[in-house]
Amino acid sequence: MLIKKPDDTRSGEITPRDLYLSRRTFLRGSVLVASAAGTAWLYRHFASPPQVSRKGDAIAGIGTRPGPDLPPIPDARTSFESITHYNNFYEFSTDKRAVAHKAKDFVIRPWTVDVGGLVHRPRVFDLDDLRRLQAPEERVYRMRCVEGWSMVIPWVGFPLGRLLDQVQPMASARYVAFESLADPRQMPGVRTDLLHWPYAEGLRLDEARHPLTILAVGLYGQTLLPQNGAPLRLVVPWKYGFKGAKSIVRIRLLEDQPPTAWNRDDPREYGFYANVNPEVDHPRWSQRTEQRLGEYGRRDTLMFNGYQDQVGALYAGMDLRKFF
Ligand SMILES: Nc1nc2c(c(=O)[nH]1)N[C@H]1C(S)=C(S)[C@@H](COP(=O)(O)O)O[C@H]1N2
Ligand SMILES: [Mo]
Repeated sequence: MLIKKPDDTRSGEITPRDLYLSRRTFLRGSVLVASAAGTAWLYRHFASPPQVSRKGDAIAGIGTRPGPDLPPIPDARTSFESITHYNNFYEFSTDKRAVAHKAKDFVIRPWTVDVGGLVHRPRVFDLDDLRRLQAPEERVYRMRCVEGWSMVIPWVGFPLGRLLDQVQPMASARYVAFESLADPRQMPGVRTDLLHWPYAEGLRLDEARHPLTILAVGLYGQTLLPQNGAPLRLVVPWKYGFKGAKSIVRIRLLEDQPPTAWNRDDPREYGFYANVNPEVDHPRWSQRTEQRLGEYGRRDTLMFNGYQDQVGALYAGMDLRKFF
C-alpha cells in the first residue's frame, strides 16, 4: 500500500526516531525550514501543535465476561501515544502522524450500523444497542501491519459473533462484508481517488464468527479516538491490519466473496485472506520480520501473528500461498 503514498516512509522504514517522536513532525522541519512554505508550516504547527485534542470516555464495566482462552501476550503493550499517533486511515491522511490531527473533529454521534443481506432479521443498530449486546471485554492483541510494523493493543470490544447472532444469518450466507464511512465533507482522503471508497473489507463467515474476531469500541479502557476508527472498528488479530476496517457503518452477509479495498487496488500484493504469514512475502518486501513500535531492532513475525493454535484449523488443507 505504498505506491500512492508519496509523503510517507517506505515499508518497514521506521527509524528509532519515529518510535519516539511519533507525535511530532520535526522530521519535515529540516526539509521545509529553508522555504517560505516551510516557515509557514512550522509556524502553524508549533503555534498550535497537533496534540491529542480529544480524549475518549472511560468505558464502564469492562471484562465482566471472560474472553477466550488465550495465553497472555508476554510483550509490553504499545504506548497509548504511539497507538493514537501512528495510524493508517487513508480517509483522513496517508501520513501516519497526521491522521490524529486531521480526524480530531470527526463526528461519531449519532452513529448507526446497518446490518443486512442474507439474514433473517436485518437491523440498524445504534451505539446503545451495541452496548446492550454484551458488556465489553478487554482483549490484548498483537497487530501486524502488512507494511512490516506491529503493536500490542489493549482493545475493548465484543465478539462480532454476538452481533451476527442477532441478525440470524441465512444458511446461504458464507461471507461478511464491512463498509467504513465515506464522508467527503469530513474526510479529505475521500475526495481523492487514492482507493475505491468506501473502504471495504470482508471475511469468510467462519472467520467472522471466530471468538477472536471482535468489534472494538475502545482501547486502554476508553472509547476509541477517531484516528483508531471510532466509534466501532473490526479487529481480526491473525490477519494483517488492513483487514480491520475502521468506523464501520454497514455490514452485509453474502453468498460470494465480496470485493475489498486493498485487494481491488492490487490483488497481487494484497490478498483477500491476508493472514499474517512470515513464509509468504509481499511482492516488494519480506514478511519474515517486523518492527514493533517502541522497540529497537526487528523481531520475527509469527505464523498467524501468534494465533496459530486458535485459528489454524480454519485453513486446514488450504494452500496459503495461493489463498494469501
Ligand atoms: N476505513 C479504514 N480502515 C482502515 C484503514 C484505512 O485506511 N481506512 N487502514 C487499515 C490499516 S492498513 C491498518 S494497519 C489499520 C491501522 O489501525 P490503527 O491506526 O488503529 O493502528 O487500520 C486499517 N483499517
Ligand atoms: Mo496496515
